[in-house]
Amino acid sequence: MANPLYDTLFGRHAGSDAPFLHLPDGGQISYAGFLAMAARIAGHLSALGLKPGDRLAAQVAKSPEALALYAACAQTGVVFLPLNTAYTPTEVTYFLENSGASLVICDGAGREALGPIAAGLGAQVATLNADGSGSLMEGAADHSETFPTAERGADDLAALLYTSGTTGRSKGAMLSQRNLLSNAQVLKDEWRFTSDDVLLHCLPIFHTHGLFVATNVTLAAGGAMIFLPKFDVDAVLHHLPQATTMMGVPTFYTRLLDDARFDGPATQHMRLFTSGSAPLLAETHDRFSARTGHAILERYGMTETNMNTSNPYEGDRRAGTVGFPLPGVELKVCDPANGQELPQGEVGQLEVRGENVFQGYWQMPEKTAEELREDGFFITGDLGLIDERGYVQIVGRGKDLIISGGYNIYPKEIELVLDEQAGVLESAVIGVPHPDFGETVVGVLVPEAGQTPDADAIMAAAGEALARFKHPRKLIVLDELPRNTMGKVQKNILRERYGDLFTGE
Ligand code: MCA
Ligand code: AMP
Repeated sequence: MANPLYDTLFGRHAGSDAPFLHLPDGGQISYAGFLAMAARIAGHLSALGLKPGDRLAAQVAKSPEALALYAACAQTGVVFLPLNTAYTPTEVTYFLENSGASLVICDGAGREALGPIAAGLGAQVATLNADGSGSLMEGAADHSETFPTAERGADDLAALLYTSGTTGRSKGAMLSQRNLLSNAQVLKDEWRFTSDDVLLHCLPIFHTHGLFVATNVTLAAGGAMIFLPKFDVDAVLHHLPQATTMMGVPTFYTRLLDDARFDGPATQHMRLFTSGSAPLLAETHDRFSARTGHAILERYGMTETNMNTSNPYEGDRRAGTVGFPLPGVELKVCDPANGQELPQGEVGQLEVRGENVFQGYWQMPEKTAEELREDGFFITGDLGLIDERGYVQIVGRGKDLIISGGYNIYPKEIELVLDEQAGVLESAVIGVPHPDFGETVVGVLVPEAGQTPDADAIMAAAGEALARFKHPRKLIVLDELPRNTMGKVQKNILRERYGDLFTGE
């Protein structure tokens, strides 16, 4: 095959009038229409001088055109680098610098801030607004609805997805065509996706969950998606009757359960709800079953690995577990101290190997070597065990990470900002339980002697530097941080002390 990713997911639908995207306004886009849009964009990218292997960074609202941009990258062999729309210009600057992106696509409003930054880095800029307007589609309109697909191999890079790190520096996870394709095919089979499926898509498309898990699986099956701009309870309830499947983060399901209209009859025609990106409380799983009769299928993945495990489609979907390793994925529970595999039932660090596992971090060979073993096993940083029935349970994290509403937040990144503020000697950022987001961010500050840090000024500085979802929802001032005898901050003590700030238990 000339270009496995494009040919398998997109090209094989050429000429198909079957629906691909159902839009909230009642319109729809067929596979043929979507491929034509993608080919025009591909023509434009090529005219702008982009070549296979070049990086294209996109910080754009979810829209059919934004999804077609992904297809256009596959067709031209350009490496797709999607960015969370919540990222500030400061955050985006780092991604552009680090990736060496040659084209940045942002919305019209973002151009003022990003234009000069991109220009300074030698990157071109194009705009794409939520309604599909902007210079990208204007340029695309001049091109043909067919494009000669670039020759690429399964080991060539398809996407670069940035994931924060415990050092506070984001790393670009290099995902090859094979990484994406193998996972899409396995999930399609495991979850029984067919061309009859209609997926209710309300996830963002700048992360693995909404872009690869949801979209690639639908494409691999030739199904359709109801493509909503974002998660919204009313919109979900409105469109649910036309859907057969839905994928979500736990916050989606707790918000739906908080609405009495979400009940058995509203979901009776659905065949599958899946959950991931953050732990689904067993209590949510049970409440969902009691209310609707559906057992949510929980699975576990990472940006670096795509999906690793899944509860079974047929068989017991056990609350509080993430199921079994997927076909083709090897999973070990290891002693974090020496990497030795532990006996069944013991808690250790999860390591995974398979075609799903990424190629390493972009231009960070040392980071890659720290997390990706020579034998191909990737050290996830998640702590878990394999129970007596073979189900994997995630019981904690070896890495200092907060997951809020499915978004990952690395405390170090916030601590670096807090530590810089006037009057702050040091800080510790922790995650505490939150009824809506699962976890939320709390900043603990120690003032410099005789100083009183200005909370408003600190939050303003956080607003400049960090995306809104990373902002501390509460700042606490302490005389000193609890430390162990080695001098290490004991975040567990802080988490215990402030654990009920938002849950009131
Ligand atoms: C929005 N806000 C958030 C979050 N989202 N704050 C903390 N955590 C969040 N996740 C901010 C908003 O900016 C707003 O700020 C305030 O919180 C309330 O906004 P709200 O309207 O309630 O939020 P929303 O727009 O409804 O968004 C919540 C959401 C969304 C629907 C849960 O965050 C979401 O779609 N999450 C999915 C994330 C996801 O796809 N993760 C997959 C990563 P203000 O105070 O200014 O109003 S991929 C992954 O993890 C791996 C590979 C995997 O296994 O899948
Ligand atoms: P990301 O870096 O955004 O790819 O997030 C990956 C992390 O999300 C994993 O390392 C886990 O800590 C967490 N995660 C994903 N799915 C689940 C799940 N079903 N249960 C618990 N944690 C999960």
